[in-house]
Amino acid sequence: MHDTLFAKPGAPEAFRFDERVAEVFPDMLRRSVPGYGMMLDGIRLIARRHVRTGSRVYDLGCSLGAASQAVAEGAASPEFELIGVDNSAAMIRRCQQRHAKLRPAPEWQCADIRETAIENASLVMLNLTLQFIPREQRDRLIAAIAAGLRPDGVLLLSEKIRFDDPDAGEEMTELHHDFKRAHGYSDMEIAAKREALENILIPESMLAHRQRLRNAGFGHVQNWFQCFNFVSFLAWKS
Ligand code: GEK
Repeated sequence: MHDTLFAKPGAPEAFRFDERVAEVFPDMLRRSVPGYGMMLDGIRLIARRHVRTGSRVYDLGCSLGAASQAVAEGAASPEFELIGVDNSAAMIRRCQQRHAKLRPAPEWQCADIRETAIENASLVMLNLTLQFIPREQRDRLIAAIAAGLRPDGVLLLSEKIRFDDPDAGEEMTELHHDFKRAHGYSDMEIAAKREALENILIPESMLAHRQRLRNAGFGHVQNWFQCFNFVSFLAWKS
């Protein structure tokens, strides 16, 4: 379904992952996140290399389960547990319907990822989710993920980022807006969505992400993807 959520004039409400967003979500991400399809392609390949038999894979902030689906398609064997967590009931209900045939059958949990116990994980994904967690709670979440990963496990972290160089930041923001315009969003829709996400989606710099990951014990932090102001890291302990 086509995303026209911000096409109507008037003051936008604060952004919420409710029924209306869930309904248009695939179209919204495709037209708003440069390289989203490439991120999912990367997840398929990362799953093939890293998902281990008998382990768990967590998709934290799974929305409609696109990353979980990529893992199920990419993994070399279905002998693992796939757990998708999101605190939006509208998203989780749709996951249950959309992915009824996926193998392994994911366990969809409507819960807060800050409360999720991570155990025996070969892969944990925060695909565009950490940016919605209050900044002061991010260290704790990343530390819990590090503790729940197996020694050979990997964390995939995709985020919208901010830039320390204001000129670079402006250039990347303009290119992001050009991307949205090229996909049919009007200037009014772009401005209204930006306002609705103010103080809800809080981007940090690449350096801030790297430092947090290092502090949590990730000895290796590699950004494997970037398009304008969207980045994806792969992090592992040793
Ligand atoms: C994808 N990963 O398509 N607990 C649980 N879920 C949360 C929380 C929280 N505290 N905060 C936010 N969410 C997906 C895309 S979208 C990204 C992720 C975006 C959930 C929220 O309900 C939403 O579904 C998701 O995180 C972020 O690969 O919309 O830009």
